[in-house]
Amino acid sequence: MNALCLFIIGVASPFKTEACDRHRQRKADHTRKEEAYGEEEEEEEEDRGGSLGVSQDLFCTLRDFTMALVSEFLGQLTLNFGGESEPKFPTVVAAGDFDPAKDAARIETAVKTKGVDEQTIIDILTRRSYSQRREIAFEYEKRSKKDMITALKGALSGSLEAVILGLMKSTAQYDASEIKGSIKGLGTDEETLIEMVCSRSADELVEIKRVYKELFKKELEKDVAGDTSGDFKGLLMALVQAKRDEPSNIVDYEKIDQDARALYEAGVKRKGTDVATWITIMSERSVPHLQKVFDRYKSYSPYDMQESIRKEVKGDLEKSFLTLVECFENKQQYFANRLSEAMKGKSAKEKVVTRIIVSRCEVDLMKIRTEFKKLNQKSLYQTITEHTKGDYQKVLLSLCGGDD
Ligand SMILES: [Ca+2]
Repeated sequence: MNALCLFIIGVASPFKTEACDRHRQRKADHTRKEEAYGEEEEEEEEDRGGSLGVSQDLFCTLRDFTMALVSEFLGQLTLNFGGESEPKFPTVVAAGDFDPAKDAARIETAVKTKGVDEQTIIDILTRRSYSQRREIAFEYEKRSKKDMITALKGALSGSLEAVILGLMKSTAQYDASEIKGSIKGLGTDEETLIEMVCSRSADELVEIKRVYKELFKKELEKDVAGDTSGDFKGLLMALVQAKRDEPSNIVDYEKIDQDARALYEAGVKRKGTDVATWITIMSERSVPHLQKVFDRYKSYSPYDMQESIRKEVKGDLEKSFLTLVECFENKQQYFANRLSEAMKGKSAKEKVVTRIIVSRCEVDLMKIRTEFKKLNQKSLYQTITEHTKGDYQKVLLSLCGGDD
């Protein structure tokens, strides 16, 4: 089924995104000026539509109809094509043959077993989707009159407990709790805070804010503002406000050039740095737009964007801008990098490994695995095997979903 989907996406998507949307936009906006280097693409599209011997309108209507069917078909899978949310590349998916009552009974037995049967708990909870895990918890409470999460807390400990309890939260709940954890008490865990705020999309941040308020009865913005200061605070606040543009099918070359020049003039070109300008551009523009801006940037600045950040700013602000740019360019590569950094020494930085594996296993861990192998010439699975042990290793490997 997956192979069929990928085939349909492969056939349908280039037509939809490149030809039809542009065609529609051209119709809607005759006044838009075409940039000199945008014209070539235009001609290719006309050819593609024309060569099929149908008018663009009919062509697009048919295309929309096909896409509607495809979307409906894909809606049943975890893949979400087009639309507002990004496509997903999970390693943990819903179990096909699912019986929550049976799973709940097995977990109850595992928890009550002398010495606890960790293996069964791992086998069940790492191979169900989040909503299936919720169903199991519901059945568990029905049969034992006890809360499953409390039972798991009592039965498990250490890093395994952290992973399993993490899996009992939705991705947004988990992210909100990690942010809360990074700012609560004295001091701040800036590294975690930067990872959470700078790597999440605007849509994800909106959801995290909503869940944060629900869980902690406080505003995420206020809590983050209370724990940070200066330009670092300014950048995080701008990101949390989630004002980023949605990606557009119109490539605005004029704005790309303007933003590239503005980034250069606010940084490398002048004495000191106009951080506010950097913050505005990096927190409000869409990701595809920024990718083109950073490319264009190189025609103004002798240093690329990452080098410029290292030269212009320091400390947490530097780390935040670098995280942003890395994620704009390739988010899964950023996480792969973080994972290899966390597993460099003899023993892994378990907090970082746990956080990335748990928060990404139902989002894009499959792609992170690919990037990890490219970076390290060694698979994530193999690396986890070498740097962790015991039940913690077992649970991570199961979430990782396989060797590459
Ligand atoms: Ca400067």
